Amino acid sequence: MWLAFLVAQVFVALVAGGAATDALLSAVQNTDDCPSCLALLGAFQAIALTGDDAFTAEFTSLCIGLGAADPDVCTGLTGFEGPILAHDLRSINTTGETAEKLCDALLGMCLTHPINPFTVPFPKPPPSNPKKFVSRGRPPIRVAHLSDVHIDRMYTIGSEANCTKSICCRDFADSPATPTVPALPNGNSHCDSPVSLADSLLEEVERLNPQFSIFTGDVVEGATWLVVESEATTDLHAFDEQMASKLTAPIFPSIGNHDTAPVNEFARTTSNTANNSQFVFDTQSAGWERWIGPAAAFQVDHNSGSYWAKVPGLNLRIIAVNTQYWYKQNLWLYDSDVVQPDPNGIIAFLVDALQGAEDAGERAWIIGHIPLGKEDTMHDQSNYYDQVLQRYINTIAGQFFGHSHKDQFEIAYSNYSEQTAANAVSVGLIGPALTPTSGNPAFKFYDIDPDTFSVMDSSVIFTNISDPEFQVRPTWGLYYSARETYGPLVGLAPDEPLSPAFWHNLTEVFAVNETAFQMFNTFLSRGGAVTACDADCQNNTICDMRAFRSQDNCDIPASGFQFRRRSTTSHEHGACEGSGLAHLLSSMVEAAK
Ligand SMILES: *[C@@H]1O[C@H](CO)[C@@H](O)[C@H](O)[C@H]1NC(C)=O
Ligand SMILES: *[C@@H]1O[C@H](CO)[C@@H](O)[C@H](O)[C@H]1NC(C)=O
Ligand SMILES: *[C@@H]1O[C@H](CO)[C@@H](O)[C@H](O)[C@H]1NC(C)=O
Ligand SMILES: *[C@@H]1O[C@H](CO)[C@@H](O)[C@H](O)[C@H]1NC(C)=O
Ligand SMILES: *[C@@H]1O[C@H](CO)[C@@H](O)[C@H](O)[C@H]1NC(C)=O
Ligand SMILES: *[C@@H]1O[C@H](CO)[C@@H](O)[C@H](O)[C@H]1NC(C)=O
Ligand SMILES: *[C@@H]1O[C@H](CO)[C@@H](O)[C@H](O)[C@H]1NC(C)=O
Ligand SMILES: CC(=O)N[C@H]1CO[C@H](CO)[C@@H](O)[C@@H]1O
Repeated sequence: MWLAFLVAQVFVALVAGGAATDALLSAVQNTDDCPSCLALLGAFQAIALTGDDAFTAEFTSLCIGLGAADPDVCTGLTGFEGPILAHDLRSINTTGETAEKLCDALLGMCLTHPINPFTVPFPKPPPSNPKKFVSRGRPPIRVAHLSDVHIDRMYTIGSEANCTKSICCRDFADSPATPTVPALPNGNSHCDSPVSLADSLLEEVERLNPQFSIFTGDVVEGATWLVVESEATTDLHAFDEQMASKLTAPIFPSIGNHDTAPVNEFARTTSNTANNSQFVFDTQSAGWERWIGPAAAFQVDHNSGSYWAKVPGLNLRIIAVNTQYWYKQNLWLYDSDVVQPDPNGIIAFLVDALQGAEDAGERAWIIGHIPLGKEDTMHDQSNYYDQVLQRYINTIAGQFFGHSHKDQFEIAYSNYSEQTAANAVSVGLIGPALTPTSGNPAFKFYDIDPDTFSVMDSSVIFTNISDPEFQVRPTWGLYYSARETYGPLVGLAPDEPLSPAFWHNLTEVFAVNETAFQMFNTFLSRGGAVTACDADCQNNTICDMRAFRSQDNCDIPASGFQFRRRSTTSHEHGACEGSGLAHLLSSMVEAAK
């Protein structure tokens, strides 16, 4: 209590406290459930109505006054994202459904909304006699899956590697003159990837000679309070050129939530404001054309970053979707009380691309950044995506994502009330990150049947940042093969693929075999940042493996103030969640207690 009093004094000293300011501080202190969170939005709305500058100033002083983050982080992030939140608050009823969703996004409160019913329109009914894709037992093709490289082009050898920000290893304005832990050449677990580490990754991928690669997003580093449009553009362009210079086979990339400025923010076409991420789509349309071709490059530019392209020489269509329009931390999704089932038409684009594949007798893979089953994907859009998945299940041979930085999978069922091997219809494979911030740097390598495009094996290749040689020259090696390690646990037959039923049966093993589950738990971070997972956590983690639809995961906060708990009760805490305005507000509410 005296701490709150002290904090209030600091705060009053910082801002010349008017009535709105006092009301705001008291609303922050009182926030611990859905109604009080809505009241907080009301207090913020009163300030937003007086203008962006006032809103940003109040939010920033509160952030600094409560010690929610370093002052430069408070100032930078609020300067970028504050005006978007203010715009939202001026546009909505602060006790309506959009406000409740905003409370869920910002503070994990008011989550339990029923799905807004929406039937995704399909151009044709499912074919009565669907094409059969049959394996001829030919040798597999090899595909590399890279994700979350987060390259820090300002990484500075010798700078402070142990700082109080989300990433270290650069010369920030408030860095100490003499570092306590100097940054070494090839990376540190408190820092995003130096360019040399990304070079090393790409050289290893090239050495393994894949037929093609996929990249599931997040190029830009995590000093989000400093990332402006020019830096994001430079970073995206530089990685496109880096991949082009190192890889001879084509790469099919997708856009991540960090690949814009401000972080997470992709405006809807209905937002009626000049701010959008068109610069990202322009940059990547030009940067990716060499691999995806001119027609797909045109789509990137005109379909908010999504595209489809045939893999040369294969009967496989890659469909890349911009998942950020379904992402709770995209604050542009809260600027209207009118329910918009398909922001920027990404779901319609996906349907179109899948219908095209079905008509052409092609198989399809869907790639994107954010997997659909986690707590950070909007329940509505995840539900609508699931309708698309069920409709085109005969065409879709694989789904690949990143974002969590962990080596994971999520299973989709034809009936989520009956989660059985027979009902498992698809699986989303999630690629581990290059950035060392959440474990050892890694990527996946798949063996793919060239007739069915099913995954025959999934191997994780990693480099060990704790190995002293790592700082001289990272060496990469096989961490594990899913077929070798998990196959015997479920009795996988030699020529069977790693099917959705296989992954389901593996979850059954994880539920009863503690040793096997703990092995998975270690694999999540490639043995680099292992967190203990007790029986509750194990139960939630298995539940989440069985939820490709986010309404079915087990990350629903019971009630009230949950974000501290959320990060320890399962593994579904988004790796990038901590980098935006929501993180500041959570820390403010926590500090004010
Ligand atoms: C705001 O939403 C609440 C709850 O849905 C509703 O009762 C109220 O009438 C709305 N206010 C306005 C001004 O639309
Ligand atoms: C990093 O800094 C924290 C405090 O800021 C300290 O507790 C910790 O020991 C430091 N770690 C190293 C490796 O110096
Ligand atoms: C889904 O499973 C539930 C529980 O077993 C069952 O009651 C329901 O009929 C099933 N739905 C369909 C469409 O099969
Ligand atoms: C999964 O388990 C079921 C029930 O034990 C079994 O019938 C099925 O063959 C298994 N499928 C795979 C791919 O392991
Ligand atoms: C449990 O998993 C471990 C580790 O994979 C394996 O060695 C062991 O045989 C499994 N136990 C059973 C009963 O299947
Ligand atoms: C990484 O290297 C360290 C130090 O040599 C070692 O203790 C650790 O077991 C290694 N981790 C893995 C996953 O190989
Ligand atoms: C998780 O816990 C619930 C409730 O106690 C139980 O019904 C369920 O079977 C458990 N799931 C697993 C996979 O252990
Ligand atoms: C609502 C919002 O974020 N508006 C910003 C759009 O971009 C311009 C130029 O960068 C800013 O000045 C606005 O504040």
